[in-house]
Amino acid sequence: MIQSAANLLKKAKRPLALAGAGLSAESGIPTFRDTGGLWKNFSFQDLASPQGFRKNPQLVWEWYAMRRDTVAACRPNPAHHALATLEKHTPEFWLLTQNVDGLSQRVGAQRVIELHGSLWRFRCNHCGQEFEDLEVPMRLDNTCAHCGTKALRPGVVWFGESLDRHHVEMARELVSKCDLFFVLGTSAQVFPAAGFIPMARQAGAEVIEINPDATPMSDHATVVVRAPVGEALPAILKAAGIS
Ligand code: BV8
Repeated sequence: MIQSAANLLKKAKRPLALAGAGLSAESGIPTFRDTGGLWKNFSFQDLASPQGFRKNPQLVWEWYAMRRDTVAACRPNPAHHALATLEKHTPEFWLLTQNVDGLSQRVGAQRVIELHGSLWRFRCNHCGQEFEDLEVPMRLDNTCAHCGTKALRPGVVWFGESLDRHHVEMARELVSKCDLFFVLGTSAQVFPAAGFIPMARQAGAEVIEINPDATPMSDHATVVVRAPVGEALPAILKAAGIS
């Protein structure tokens, strides 16, 4: 399967990747739906929704502070490095990520669309100001420096919230033009991100799924690599002569 994937990559002119929490699993960051995953110990309605934030902003803020501090102590893994190498090698390559950990950017990736926002950004519910914040440990005070109200929230997209319109438009444009679509470490259950997989197939792209487990979108894959992405993706680039 590694060689089949490498053969597709060698032919590809416009490769694209969609990543999920599995991309960062080998960095020690918990996924959401695996055993021991975040949604196994916390309810996403309470912690990753506007309703949950309204009900208990302190709990949600502390949960994001814990996640940011966890990420700060983790290091990018070989899959993040492989994606950054692919970006340097192929000017058309972009990464669509559902992850909010910023690990891809930590290894120099620049053509990254953070579909679900970032742990490293805040947005003010009162004045709408959005800004980067890299403080670790994350401060527990949610006072907005711009308008002075205690209305800051994590700069992520919660369930029931729309994704950034420009991100979705750009992602749709890239998906409709790609000729190879990597699906890396996602359970393919969250939309509209998961919907990009059949969309890529319908646009005529080959789809390579790298995931130890099957997903509801596995049938759309032309090549399935049942392995950890931190091992498989570097091996595919090596077999394709990309370094
Ligand atoms: C929206 C917040 C419009 C940040 C997250 C159809 C169309 C549009 C919307 C919907 C729709 N149907 C339903 C909806 C509503 C909802 C949705 O999709 N619900 C699902 C649960 C059915 N979608 C939304 O609400 C979206 N908003 O569309 O706006 C709208 C407005 C109002 C009403 C309706 C629609 C917003 C979605 C964003 C939600 N925010 N996170 C944060 O705190 O992180 S989603 C959350 O799940 C994370 O962002 C995460 O990235 C994402 C997806 O999970 P995965 O990344 O796939 O992680 P998971 O643990 O599930 O899977 C890990 C995988 O990795 C596994 O398969 C595992 O086998 C694999 N793996 C493990 N180790 C490895 C590995 N793979 C490779 N290597 C390894 N080593």
